[in-house]
Amino acid sequence: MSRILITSALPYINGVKHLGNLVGSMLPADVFARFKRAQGFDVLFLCATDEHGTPAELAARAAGQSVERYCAEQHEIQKKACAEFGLSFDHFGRSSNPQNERLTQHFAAALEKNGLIEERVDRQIYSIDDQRFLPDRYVEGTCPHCAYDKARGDQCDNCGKLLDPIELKNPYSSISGSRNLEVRETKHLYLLQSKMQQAIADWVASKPEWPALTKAIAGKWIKEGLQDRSITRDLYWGVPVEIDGRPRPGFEAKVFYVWFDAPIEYIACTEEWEAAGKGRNWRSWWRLDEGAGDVRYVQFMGKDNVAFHAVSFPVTILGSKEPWKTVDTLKSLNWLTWYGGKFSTSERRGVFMDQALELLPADYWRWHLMANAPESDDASFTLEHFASVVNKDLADVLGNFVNRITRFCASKFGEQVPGEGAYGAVEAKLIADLDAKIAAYAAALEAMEFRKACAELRGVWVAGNEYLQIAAPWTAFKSDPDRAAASVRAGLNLIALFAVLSAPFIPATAAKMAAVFGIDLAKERWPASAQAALERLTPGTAFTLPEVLFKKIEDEQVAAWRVNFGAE
Ligand code: B3M
Ligand code: ZN
Repeated sequence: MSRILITSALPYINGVKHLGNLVGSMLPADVFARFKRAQGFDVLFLCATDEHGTPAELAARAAGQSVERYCAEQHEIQKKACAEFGLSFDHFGRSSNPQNERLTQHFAAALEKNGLIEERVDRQIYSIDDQRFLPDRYVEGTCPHCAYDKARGDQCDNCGKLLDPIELKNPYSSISGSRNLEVRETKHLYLLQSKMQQAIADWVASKPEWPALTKAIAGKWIKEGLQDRSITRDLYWGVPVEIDGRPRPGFEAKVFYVWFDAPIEYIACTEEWEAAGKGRNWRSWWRLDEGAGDVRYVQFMGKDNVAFHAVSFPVTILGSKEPWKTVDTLKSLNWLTWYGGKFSTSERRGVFMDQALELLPADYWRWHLMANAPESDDASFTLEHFASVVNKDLADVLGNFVNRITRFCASKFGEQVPGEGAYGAVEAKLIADLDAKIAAYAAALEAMEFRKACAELRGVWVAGNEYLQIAAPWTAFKSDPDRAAASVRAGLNLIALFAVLSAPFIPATAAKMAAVFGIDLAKERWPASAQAALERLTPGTAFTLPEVLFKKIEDEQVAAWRVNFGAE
């Protein structure tokens, strides 16, 4: 397989995402995409804003904007924050684009043709004061499962259970706060997921390579049994319920449910990518009858999204009975907490992507977030831990290495790679050590075990430092200058090697390290062997002294941030 399609869960449009959202899907997807590109795969990495549904309408209302205007503005804001974080999407689309509208209506028609959609009369909460139905997040109340008193109509944030608004106890309108609510009847389209129970169970069973967390969540949903779900809503903003361009009678004021159209945007985004002139033949990535058989498809998401991707979206795809590509590897992550509690936009708790970049460059955050990714369990973010990891790993280990060897070379041999001296036993040992470490690192990345991958990469940097310690060119220079030259040459080559290896996690710094030697990192491939890597730089290659790569984070900075970001 030479082509890899990678998607990250699509961030909701309602405001810039916090670090927890970032590490839950977009960032690990980016690390994997960068790794696979370096290995020479043809990677298509897609993401988009998820723009429909009650989150968008509610946020636009709060911002005093039309929802169209709000979404257009917020899309640009998120796109910028993602780019500044180094997220290397080949396209960052919008689920409100016409491609998704057409495709969503197409899937609904195909599902209906296959007997998987039916109209049902539903009981929905109607707000007399607001004069409208209150779908999903328009109603809040007490969770019937865990008694959390701010559960939203679609899902409880506390226990994670999916809800139907009429299940909430003590419901109130999230528009007006009104409790003057009643249950009224209204027509909706139901996706008959129960008819797909066996097909989905078989399909999930055919995915042995799914990671444990994903399998556990998918298994639980299948065991509980697939429920028929309403896929339309009484909302203004969304994909209109039309057939062949005409409103479906009785559904003029309704749209498709956001969770029905959002995953379809993965496909539509590929069409957008082509329409934007960034690539060709989007269907060859998705249609098994048009070449997608050789595509490996990897999805990344937080654990609360697994049910929609392991069950609901496959119902849409498989239920269409059309030859669409389905996911091969579904990587899910746990939650990152902010000092053990929730990140919260409304309560200003935690650091959001745009704020983070005002404090420090992206690579500082990327490294810490991935080195402590919430993989086997939820993980807690603290500014103190962040500072200590950055200072140790990035400043002391990596930054110091680069600084030390380039400066020493400049002062003794000039700003070029010295050619004197041959590699000897110390380098042979380094090469053997690096080969083993790089293989372990690549294996961890391949397995999407990101904490482990970071630990392995750190081990590679440490091996470089240890080598310098043993080779000690500063001492050898006096007695055996050729020996010193050889180890300086090895040290400089290590910088170029570290650049390639580190790029998935800290791409901007890696580019700076490569630029020391005038190397364009985008053209570099994953190293074939440490031996070859240590001979990468031709003797005589000029270099420029890099600036200090990482500044240490001071205690006073941490103290100030704690106050600004609501740390407890
Ligand atoms: N927007 C939820 C989230 O951001 C949702 C994901 C959609 S993926 C198709 O967590
Ligand atoms: Zn609950």
